[in-house]
Amino acid sequence: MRNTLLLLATSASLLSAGAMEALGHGRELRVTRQDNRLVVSHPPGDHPFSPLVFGQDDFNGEPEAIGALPVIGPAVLWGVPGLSITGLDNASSFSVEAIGHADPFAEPPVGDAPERYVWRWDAESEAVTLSDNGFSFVGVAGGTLTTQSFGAVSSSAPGPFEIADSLVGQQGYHNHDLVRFALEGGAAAPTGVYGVFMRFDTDFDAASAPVLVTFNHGVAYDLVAPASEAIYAAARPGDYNRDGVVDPLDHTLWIEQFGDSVAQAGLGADGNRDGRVDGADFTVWRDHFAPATPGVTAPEPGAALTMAAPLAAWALRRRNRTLSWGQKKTRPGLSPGRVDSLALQDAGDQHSSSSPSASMSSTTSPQRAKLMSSSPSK
Ligand SMILES: [Ca+2]
Ligand SMILES: [Ca+2]
Repeated sequence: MRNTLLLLATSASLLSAGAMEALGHGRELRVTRQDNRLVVSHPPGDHPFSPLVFGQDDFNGEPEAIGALPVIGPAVLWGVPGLSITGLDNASSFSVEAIGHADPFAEPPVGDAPERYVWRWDAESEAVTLSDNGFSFVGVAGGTLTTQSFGAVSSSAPGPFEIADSLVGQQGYHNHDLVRFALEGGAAAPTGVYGVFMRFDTDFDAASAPVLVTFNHGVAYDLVAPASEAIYAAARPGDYNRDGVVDPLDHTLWIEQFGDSVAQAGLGADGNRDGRVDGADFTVWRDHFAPATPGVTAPEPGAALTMAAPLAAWALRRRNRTLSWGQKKTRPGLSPGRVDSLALQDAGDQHSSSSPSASMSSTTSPQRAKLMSSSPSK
């Protein structure tokens, strides 16, 4: 158990330069505009997350602080991922919104409850559940501490949380200061990988598609990517290629992986999260298939089995093969290891002198280690 003891007693301490430094670096969320809609993407380069899943798979994702925050109370605070925003209107505001309902990509039916906000992957059981701990967005726009908290399971949506009333001075760099993320409960929160679906919005553009952002609280970092994918799979069953829609491409992936075992439940086309890709996972896909084109229907199970039949011998030959994250067939170039996030992100990483918390500075890992072990009286 990490023994971080950085105590944040007041909002002033959060905003002051001396009380804490911005430790967050690592992989960023890139936000730009395409056809008047916000688009969120990864930086160029290989990484172990699928397109709509964002997390930190190395020490650059360490929490910024564990302690007490004003309003929120005990919390684990992350300054990552940073935001890199380009191509938006400088006059526009910028908001983040938690997307909580069972299908984060669908508008919730009126009156449908409960809304679900915080997911948790447990390292011991590999189970994905709704967290018992709430979550908060923490902003310092205009020099004022602002927060928006939402329960782990809530029957009401909190709505967008404005983290900038203007993007003047907020674009074109790797920005950790717009929003931070807090898991409520602090050190007492159960270890695990926590995930929140969120989308970004301005008053000039349509909101982005929901993306899953995950946070590691005490789990080995090589588990964060598969855990994040498992959370996505639990929240969006049938979307095996993680592109936000359940469509024939996912069926194709199921065929390709038919007969395979997966290294961790929920990877790839293991829709029912039992560790194997088989007929039950077709059922998961079929039950969630929502054709965008009228008249396009899911194959009947018999048809699916017919389609799968030619693969049977092939699958049998590979019966003992186990898919690991690094062997994910849809991404043949994916390496099982991690990328060097420091090398990826430091180029162009800078802090705005106009930012209210610009005095927070980045640190190297030895500095981080020093701060993370610092005492409350520091
Ligand atoms: Ca899909
Ligand atoms: Ca399965």
